[in-house]
Amino acid sequence: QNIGLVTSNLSLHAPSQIAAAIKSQASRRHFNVMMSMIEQPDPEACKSAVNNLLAQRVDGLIVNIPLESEQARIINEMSGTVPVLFLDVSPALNLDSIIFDATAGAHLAVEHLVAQDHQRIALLSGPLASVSARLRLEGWQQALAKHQLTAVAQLQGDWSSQAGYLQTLALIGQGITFTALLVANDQMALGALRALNESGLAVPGQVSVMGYDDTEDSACFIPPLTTIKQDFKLLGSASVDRLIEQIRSPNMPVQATVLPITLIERKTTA
Ligand code: IPT
Repeated sequence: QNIGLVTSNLSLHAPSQIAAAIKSQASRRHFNVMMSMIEQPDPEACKSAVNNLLAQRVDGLIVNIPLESEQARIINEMSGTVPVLFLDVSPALNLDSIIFDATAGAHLAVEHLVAQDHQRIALLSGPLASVSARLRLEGWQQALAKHQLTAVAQLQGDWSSQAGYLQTLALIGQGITFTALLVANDQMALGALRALNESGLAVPGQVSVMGYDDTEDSACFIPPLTTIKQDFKLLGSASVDRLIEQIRSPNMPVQATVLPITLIERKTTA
């Protein structure tokens, strides 16, 4: 039997590790995975990818594309009796989904920095067209507000290390002093570390950096990155297991699952 996976660009580390985890679990369960990748997040491209996979007679679909609730509902309708599981949607969406707790992740990151006495914190968010990027940003802002703090600067990148590098250089160029940088993913944090290094700012001596994802390479950054772990292996196995259940028992009630996150303390915060 076949699982269809519609995924965001696999040159990004998180979607690539999620796809690998889905593929491994599917193999263990003797399911085949057919994949369709979308280069830039775009609801129309997502719809045609879904239609392609449906035409190839997949038994169920996993959609790891950032989608607004309205778009997710359209895709769910299009799929008819083929079950669909969404991995990058709002927790308020009343459709089958498994997502990580973005609010808790963002709060944990802020609490860690505030506990280390940081007050001048800059934010580097993901692309605000992505639900998850917005949830992380809102979570940071709420958590800062709880401590009567506001961010000293707010920048936005497209999740790539290049964007992390360029945005951090721009931030440093603005001359705003900051003692900590909250970054919405590890890949942008990698670029941020390079920018700080080239600008002669010591991490964590002068600036602390907090990532998000805990993708596999983050432990090998210089210095090893402190980050919020989203357990992609767990997501992969939970989503394949859930989809197989949905395939086997078609009338299961809708279930929106939220997976926990954890803080991985390494060497970029102090
Ligand atoms: C999300 C990652 O956290 C981020 O780094 C980026 O790769 C993004 O995916 C790409 O869409 S994880 C997602 C399941 C919310």
